[in-house]
Amino acid sequence: MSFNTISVIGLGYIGLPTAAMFASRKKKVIGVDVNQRAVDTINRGEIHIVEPDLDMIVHAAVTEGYLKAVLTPEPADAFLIAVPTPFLPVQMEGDIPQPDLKYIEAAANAIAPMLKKGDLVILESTSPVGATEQMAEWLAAARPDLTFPQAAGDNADVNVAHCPERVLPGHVVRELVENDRVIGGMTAKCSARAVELYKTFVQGECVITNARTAEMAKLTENSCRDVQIAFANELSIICDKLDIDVWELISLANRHPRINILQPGPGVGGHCIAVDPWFIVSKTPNEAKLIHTARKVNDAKPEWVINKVKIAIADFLQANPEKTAKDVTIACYGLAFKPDIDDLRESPALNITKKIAEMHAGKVIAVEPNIKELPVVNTALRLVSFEEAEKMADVHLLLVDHKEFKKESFGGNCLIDTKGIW
Ligand code: SAJ
Repeated sequence: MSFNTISVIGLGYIGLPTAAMFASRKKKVIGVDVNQRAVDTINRGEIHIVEPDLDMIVHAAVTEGYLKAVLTPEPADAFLIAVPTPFLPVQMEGDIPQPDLKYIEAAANAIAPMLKKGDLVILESTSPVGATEQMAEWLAAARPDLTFPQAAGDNADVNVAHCPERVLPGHVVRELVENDRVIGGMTAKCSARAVELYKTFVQGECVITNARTAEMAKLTENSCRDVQIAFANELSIICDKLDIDVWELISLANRHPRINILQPGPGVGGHCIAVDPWFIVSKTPNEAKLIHTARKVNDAKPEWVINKVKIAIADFLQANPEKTAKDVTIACYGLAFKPDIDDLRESPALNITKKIAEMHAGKVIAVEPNIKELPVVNTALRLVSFEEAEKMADVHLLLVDHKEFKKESFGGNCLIDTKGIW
């Protein structure tokens, strides 16, 4: 049975590009989101996120009538769920964050009344091991008139699979097409149908496994990167103590044919690398020791950067004894969680800037070329241009290596460069 109508639940950084790719292949796509503003924006043929080339694809898909956005699900042949999987609030400091599947549960309950025999439901959201089976249970509970793979195997009325997204923000349009795709069906038939669906636009290989392995594969990829970044961040702290330039050190070590150290920074952000390893640690706390330690190393880096700022302020005041902390202006360059995007989710740069604005008696200014206004209500903080900041500030803190910041010489004196570009 072919897929004439495809529904994507959650039109965020993953759901919207995925919906647009299906629509660009002339499939009828119904995008569903609870956010009225996102729905209205998309229906005007515009986008509410920053992602290169996506605006053109969405504009074409909407004007040609292949993509529409709605607030509540409508019938379709395939449903792809791309909603967030955050943590539950941590009760006590030091507790292991536990995944919160409430958005998956809400999406499952919202699509359940629309399901019919022959439909395919795919969970794309990064999820703890077992989440796909749990989602299938929620669907089965809501639709006792239909059969699902956990009970009926390959004869199920509705097929269910986990196919984690693995695209890199900033390169989503290309990676959605070119990346290999892990397809974890709850049965062989579920996998085969999911492959058929993704082959609409995926040129990479669709590699079949089971749902649990697919869930763990995605968590493993992001945990591996987190551990590697933790190694780089730990090196940066060691090098600072030993008065060694960590950037030079890494570039030297990386000349070895089998070494490829990643780059240190102000911490690890985004909704993926800083989150997904906890999904492994929370399931297997006694076994996931290295993964847990890496999380702690990366989470501690922002505080280390803030301490560096405190030292820089003290040094500045020592060199300018006529001044007090109130006279010191601090500029923070970059608020996004990584270069050349507008995404501020779990951004160490944003958190560091907020904390500095709270603690510092003088002015704090921020430069973020990818946003028009500051998301935080903090009267002490102001968004300025790069040139203004370079002239105005006494202490300069580079937090994100945006392309706009890469220049040969930088005017400011008192520098803390967490990305090694100045
Ligand atoms: N970072 C460093 N040093 C580095 C590389 C990254 O400090 O050398 C920091 C970034 O500044 C950022 C964080 O790590 O704060 C994460 O950035 P990222 O570029 O490593 O990854 P994401 O979160 O944008 O996307 C990741 C990707 N996963 C892997 O590369 C294994 C992507 O393929 C996934 O699809 C995505 O997570 C996701 O959605 O899970």
